[in-house]
Amino acid sequence: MEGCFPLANDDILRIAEDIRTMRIRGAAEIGRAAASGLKTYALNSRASDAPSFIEGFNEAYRTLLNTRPTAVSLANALNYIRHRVFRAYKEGATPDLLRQAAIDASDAFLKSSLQAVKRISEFGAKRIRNGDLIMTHCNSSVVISTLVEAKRQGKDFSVIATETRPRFQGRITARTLAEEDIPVTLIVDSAARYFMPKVDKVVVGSDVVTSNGAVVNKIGTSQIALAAKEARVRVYVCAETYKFSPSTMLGELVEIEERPATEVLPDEEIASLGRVKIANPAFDITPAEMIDAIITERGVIPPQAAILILMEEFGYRIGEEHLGRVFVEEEEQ
Ligand code: RUB
Repeated sequence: MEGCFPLANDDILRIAEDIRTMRIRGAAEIGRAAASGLKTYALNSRASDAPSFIEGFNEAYRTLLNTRPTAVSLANALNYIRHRVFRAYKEGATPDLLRQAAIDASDAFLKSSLQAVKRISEFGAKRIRNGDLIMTHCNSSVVISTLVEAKRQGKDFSVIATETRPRFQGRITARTLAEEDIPVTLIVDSAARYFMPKVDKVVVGSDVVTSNGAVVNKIGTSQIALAAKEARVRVYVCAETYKFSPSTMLGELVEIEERPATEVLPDEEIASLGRVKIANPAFDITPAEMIDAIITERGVIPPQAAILILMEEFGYRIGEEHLGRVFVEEEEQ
């Protein structure tokens, strides 16, 4: 068997490193970057036989999968492509046909991801009214698209963006909205409850939607949802269906990424604190009861209907099409 991965190695390692270090970040962007990573592999692979192609493909797949643990868009994007490539392999495809299968599947994922964002923006914009004050957290490309679409439709509203410690993604949100002429105020995360009584809607993105309708998003989202519930403010989550986690149907828990302490404080300051430990979880879980609706490309659903989307999208049986990490484990046994 001729080695086939090293040629594409550098490009794939670069994409993986960009995801790991958050130069590429946000669940949607991570999913799309992973899909283009597998396309890059297919374009560069010089495998002359099918098993070599698959060997290199699996290596690229694992390299991309092991970058960040929480956002299921990553696993779903990779499994969408892997499923199609493996199906072609089982049907006896030549290396050229396998290459084409990977390229076509990657292109199809990218296209459907962008279409989903567009649909969500259209559905979400309808929920925004003139005069609304909207609070958002972190930096969700789908939320931004929704707000920009509402602005394009002539809606007059303003936004409160939380700064989102420790990586300050809220600053990106605030800057982007300001550039779109949407009035925006940046606040520290701990001011969220202080402002909540004035807020009309909370709109956030999602890294994972679980089968019981809970939403995993940037750390601090659940506190904002709690404050919103107390103040009777509606909470909307914008999430493409590739952010729904099939493995949670099987009882798997979502792994919450723990990021380096140096994101919270520089090394010297950590040292000056002596025996103090620093915890830096990147995401938290907002239960379904605290969410009014999830806006997907299929429509606006109550969080409790997440299971229906999962069943429709991923099938009913373990091992069926792209069942997340579980699907992969089954296949490798
Ligand atoms: C980003 C984050 C975003 C979701 C949704 O976290 O929590 O709210 O990923 O984003 P991080 P999008 O910065 O750690 O990746 O709507 O763009 O998918």
